Amino acid sequence: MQPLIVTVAAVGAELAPDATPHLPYTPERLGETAARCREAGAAMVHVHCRDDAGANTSEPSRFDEALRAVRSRSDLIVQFTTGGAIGMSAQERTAPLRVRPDMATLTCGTVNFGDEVFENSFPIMREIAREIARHGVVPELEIFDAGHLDNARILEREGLVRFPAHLDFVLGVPGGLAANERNLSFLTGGLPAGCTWSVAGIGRAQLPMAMLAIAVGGHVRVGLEDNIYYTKGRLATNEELGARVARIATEFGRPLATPAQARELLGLPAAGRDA
Ligand code: KMH
Ligand code: ZN
Repeated sequence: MQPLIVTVAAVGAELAPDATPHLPYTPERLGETAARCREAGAAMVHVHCRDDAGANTSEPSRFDEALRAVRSRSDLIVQFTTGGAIGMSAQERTAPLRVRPDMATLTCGTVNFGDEVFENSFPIMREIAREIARHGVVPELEIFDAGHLDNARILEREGLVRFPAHLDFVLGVPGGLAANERNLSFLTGGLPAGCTWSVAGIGRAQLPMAMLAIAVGGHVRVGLEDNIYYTKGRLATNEELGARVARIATEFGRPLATPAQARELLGLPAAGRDA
């Protein structure tokens, strides 16, 4: 099995800033959290930005600050969101790409998201895929629902996505594909040859989905974007969530990927652009 890539989705967009005191939504706090997550065993950080009051922003200068804050304290792979927050335009969602992170997400279809709709029509996906490619950034394909992998194949036929790719199965969003073993094996069974994948279970599905991925050779995403609890009723920090999956993997005999090893597995250049 490949060494395990642990990604920490530290902030997200849909949580209220006061949902937990542990949400590191300023660049300074994100940089500190990233360094602690790296120590805990993470190889990548997934980044959303907020303003000082905790409101979502797509301001490139804020993403630049976040990128620098992470890079000055760690060698983590930096992945920007292009999902942004529900309701943002494709233009807003892609604006941070000019800062040129290592990776960026590309959500492969529309999905109900609680009472809202996370809109990713083909025109939106095409625009985001083109912007990712134009900035020389490597995509991570986000799969929230059963047909999203088929949408990714359509984008590949159109020349907007290349396989093999790295995919992240985000399972358990209310309105998307449920987080269970059957759905995970359905998705992994349909992957084009050579793809790598991770799973992000939402809420209390985070730990069991991570454990499944550890056992079968996938990679994992944890963090407060997807789950704010360590155990029922006890709020978590990002580094605690990272450290727990790192311990489980180590106990299981699955080594953790360093950022350098993860870069190799994901086909990224050997070091960050500013390194
Ligand atoms: N904010 C969510 C609706 C991503 O980062 O690429 C979607 C999201 C996905 O967070
Ligand atoms: Zn996200």
